[in-house]
Amino acid sequence: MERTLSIIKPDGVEKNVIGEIIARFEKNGLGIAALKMVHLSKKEAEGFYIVHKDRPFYGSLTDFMSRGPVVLMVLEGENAIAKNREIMGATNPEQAEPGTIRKDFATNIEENTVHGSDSPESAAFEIGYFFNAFELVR
Ligand code: IDP
Ligand code: MG
Repeated sequence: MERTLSIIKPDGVEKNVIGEIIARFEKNGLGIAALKMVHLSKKEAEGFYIVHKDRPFYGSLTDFMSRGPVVLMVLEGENAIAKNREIMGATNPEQAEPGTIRKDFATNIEENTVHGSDSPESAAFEIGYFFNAFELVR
C-alpha cells in the first residue's frame, strides 16, 4: 500500500468535473484516505510549490493555484504514486495520452487540472503539508 497527494486544481473545480476525476481514481483501484476542499492563499500555494521557486512560472503557477477552490485528496493503493501519475497524463496536455485526465480536461501546460506527487519523498512532504493524522481516516 502506498499513499500519494492528489489535487483537483482550480480549473478542474471551475469545469465542474470533480466527480468525473474522482471516479477515474476509484475505477483504477485507488481509494480515498482523506479529502477536503479549500481555497489556498497565495502564500500557501507558494509553500506547496517551494521546489519550483526558481522556475520562471512560479509566480503565475501560484496565482493560478490560489485563484479559486481546490480539492485535496490522499489517494491510496498499490503503487499509488505511479498509478496516479499514469491516470493524470503528461504535464503538457498536448503530450498526454488519450484517456488521461489532462488530455481530457486540461486547458494548457499550467492549467492542467490535477496534481500528483512524483516520489515517496514528495508524497510525504505534500500529505503532511495539508493533512494531519486525524484527517487520514483510513
Ligand atoms: P507535474 O505537475 O506534472 O509534476 P511539474 O514539472 O512538477 O509537473 O510542474 C508543476 C506544475 O507547474 C505543473 O503541473 C503545471 O501546473 C506547472 N507548469 C509546469 N511547467 C510549466 C510551464 O512550462 N509553464 C507554465 N506552467 C508550468
Ligand atoms: Mg511535479
